[in-house]
Amino acid sequence: PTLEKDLLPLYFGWFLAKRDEDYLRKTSHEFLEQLGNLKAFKKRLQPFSVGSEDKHKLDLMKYFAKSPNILHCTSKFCDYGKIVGSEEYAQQEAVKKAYSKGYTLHLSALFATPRTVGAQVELTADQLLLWPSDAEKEVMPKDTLPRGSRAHITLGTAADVQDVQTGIDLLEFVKLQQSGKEGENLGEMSGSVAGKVSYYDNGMWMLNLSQKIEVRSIFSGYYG
Ligand code: 2AM
Repeated sequence: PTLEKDLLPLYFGWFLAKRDEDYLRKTSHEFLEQLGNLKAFKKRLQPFSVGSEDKHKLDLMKYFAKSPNILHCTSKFCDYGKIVGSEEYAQQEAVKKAYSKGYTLHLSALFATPRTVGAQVELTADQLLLWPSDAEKEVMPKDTLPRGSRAHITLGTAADVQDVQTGIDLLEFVKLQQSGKEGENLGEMSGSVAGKVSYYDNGMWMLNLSQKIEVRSIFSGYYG
């Protein structure tokens, strides 16, 4: 009999349960609304400015025109096997064992840049077993960043920006934090997005949640 290779997905990752996905979308809207209303943000619209629009007003919900169909945290992008190392990743015992299992993801921060809006995911030791060892090096080859520091959920992207940018933007924050830059504390948010707002120049905003958001997810592959 001929042995057939397993089909490789577009990507592996943790897919949010429907109710938690709905909750996170609402939270994301709340974040953008409160960010857009911050005095400090209104004063720093320049990095977000798009042509001839009003210099002092910006609808962030419209700005981040695109949002993924299924909210998820990508662990390994495979492009159906075209990406080097996909097969090896899929063959790992840890990956096979985790497939279709439930995981709780811990979100510690929300961030927005002129390109993307996303959530920072703090992977647990269990979840780190499913994290490729080269994920950070892949986009920041010159830096040594903590394993898992690229882990995120893309919540939205500006027109003409690809989803993959969200993790790159997150690593930009992590790099700055690692080099000792705390960001400028420019405000507070309340309600479901309670926390401190830090500004890192070039339109990079991060909300450190005073209480981590927990969302339920299933580890699986996306084949669409
Ligand atoms: P994301 O994980 O930042 O959202 C399908 O395109 C999914 O794979 C998206 O979720 C996308 O970004 C992710 N993705 C696309 N290209 C990628 C790449 N080169 N490396 C890692 N993830 C990628």
